[in-house]
Amino acid sequence: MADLSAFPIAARWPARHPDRLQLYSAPTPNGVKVSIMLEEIGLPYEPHYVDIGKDESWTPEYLALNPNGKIPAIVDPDGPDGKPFGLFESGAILLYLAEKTGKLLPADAALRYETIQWVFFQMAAIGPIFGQVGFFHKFAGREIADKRPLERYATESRRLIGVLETRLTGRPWIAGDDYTIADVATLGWVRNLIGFYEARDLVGFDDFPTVAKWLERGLARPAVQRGLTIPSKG
Ligand SMILES: N[C@@H](CCC(=O)N[C@@H](CS)C(=O)NCC(=O)O)C(=O)O
Repeated sequence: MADLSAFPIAARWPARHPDRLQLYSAPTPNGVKVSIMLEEIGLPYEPHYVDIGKDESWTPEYLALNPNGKIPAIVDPDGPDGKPFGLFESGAILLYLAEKTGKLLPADAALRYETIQWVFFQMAAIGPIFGQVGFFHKFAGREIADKRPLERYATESRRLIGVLETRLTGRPWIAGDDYTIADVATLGWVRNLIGFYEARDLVGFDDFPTVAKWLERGLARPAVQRGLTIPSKG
């Protein structure tokens, strides 16, 4: 049986199945990337709900795994060289899981880097910018009288959706014919922008029918539907 005692996080969120990959997360757009991925690849895992509303990701046990205090993070009891291995940053986790299982990342070198390029696009642009729309449109920032921050992030979000629209024209998935970690990284963010953040009209989402069809295609995947609800609070 795997020994996770070197990871303080395992003391606060104890593993019932220490031989399974341990996921510490919440069903947010960054969190669900990893749960969707795990559901897609079928690797046995144990999800732990981290209540970010109660700042649980800022506890010493969590910070020992991710000093950046954000979900998601994982501990893989069967990491490189068979040793337990901890990892944070959702993009790094997606790449790690894809390489570990040989799934959702093309083997062809050019296609592989093209896919990674779009994962970085999500990490560097889609996530941070859409997140600011959430803050200034839906959450605490909506009270701010000066609407320039909201306008800036809404305009940039619209531009980014336009980049996706162009990329997806003539392709079912972001990397091309195959569904990859680039889609896994991006689906939850686009869904959130027009759903939970209520920014559909603000960013003019209906002007991007190709992105809308891609989103529909992605959300129709059973693994995506399951991943979107994991870890549950209860
Ligand atoms: N770049 C990080 C971002 C993670 C992130 O921002 N997570 C948010 C939830 S979506 C979080 O943990 N927020 C809690 C907090 O900041 O207190 C990743 O992709 O893993």
